[in-house]
Amino acid sequence: MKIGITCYPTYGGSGAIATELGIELSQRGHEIHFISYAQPFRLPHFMERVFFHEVETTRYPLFEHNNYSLSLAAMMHDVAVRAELDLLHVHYAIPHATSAWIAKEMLGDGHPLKIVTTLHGTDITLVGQERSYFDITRFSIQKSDGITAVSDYLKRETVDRFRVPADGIEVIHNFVDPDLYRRGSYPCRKETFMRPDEMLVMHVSNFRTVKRIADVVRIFARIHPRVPAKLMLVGDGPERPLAMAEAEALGITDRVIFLGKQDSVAELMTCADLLLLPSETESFGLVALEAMASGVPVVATRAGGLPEVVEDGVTGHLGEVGDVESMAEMGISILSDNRRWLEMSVAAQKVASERFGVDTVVPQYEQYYQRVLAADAPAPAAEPLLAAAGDD
Ligand code: GMT
Repeated sequence: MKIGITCYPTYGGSGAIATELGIELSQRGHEIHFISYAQPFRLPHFMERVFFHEVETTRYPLFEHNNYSLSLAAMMHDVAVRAELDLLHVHYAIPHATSAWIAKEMLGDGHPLKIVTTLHGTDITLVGQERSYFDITRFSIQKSDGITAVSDYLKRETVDRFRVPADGIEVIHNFVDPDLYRRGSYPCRKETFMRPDEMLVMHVSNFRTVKRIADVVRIFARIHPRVPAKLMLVGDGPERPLAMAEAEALGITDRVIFLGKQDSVAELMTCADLLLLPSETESFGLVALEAMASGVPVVATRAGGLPEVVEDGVTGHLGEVGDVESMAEMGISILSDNRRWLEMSVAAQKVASERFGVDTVVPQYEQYYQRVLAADAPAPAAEPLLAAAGDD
């Protein structure tokens, strides 16, 4: 197949999944065309059958705001024609699915190009719920030939909030490459920042409000007096100052390492002993899966799609959003019992590779593409447009 892939190319789970999907598909013989404003961050320099088409926005004095969505649509159309794409797979509904619809309209009725939209989370639960975006999000989903959601939870949210028929949405979970996230496969230089008897507690995110960064610090502050440990925060974003202030207020700045954005999360992850992910919500929680593949037990919230990823008591523990006391107790119980830690670590690796491994999940996308390409009719239509956001 010849497949165009559009995603947000900078840091973020949707861009990571889209890029790794493209790379895997190219290794399975498909021709992949990434179409975005920058080269996806997880894309190495050159790979066979992988192309990158950079979308540049036109500058003109009248355009006070740039026209990325239109430039993207124009580039999608151009690539679809020149590369004879069979399918455009867009990740994150806004504006990618809208641009894809424009490109398809430009191609005309006779052209066989199909659009698959993967919903990742806040495109449905946050951005898509904004009054000004609700109808266009719904329209763009409705106009896709195929829709996938990264968890059962996100499928339910999409059906409830946008009244899209449930049978029009395929759940295809996030995936991980167990060979990349393999414990013991990287030199672990922990001794450069911690004592040999200390445990490494990690959090990786884009430091947005939804991640509840202050809770990460509060949970750790309760763990470390009982288990010698350091907290490593990987990533960056708007709540970084809040995390710093919380660490200072709790008197633990010497125990918290702010590492900033990192390209190779896999290398760091395989050194960790525990991952904290106390998010307000997560449609899936890719970082929890990457931790599990790395043999790292996870303490997370029972929110969104996280219970589909982390099995409470088996691969980690789940607590209620904001309940830092109990999540700290869960962390202590794992870190202070070697046998328990090892059982969870082994179970986490097994679940990650068997249920969410790249060889299990990528064929699900291939089969779904085949079904979409074979179908004549577009995905089942939602109820008519113009239902306002929040209408019941
Ligand atoms: O929806 C977002 O917040 C953006 C997106 C991203 O680009 O990081 O994250 C979502 O997509 C990931 C990949 O499918 C999921 O693993 C994350 O759970 C999800 N984030 C949220 O739902 C907050």
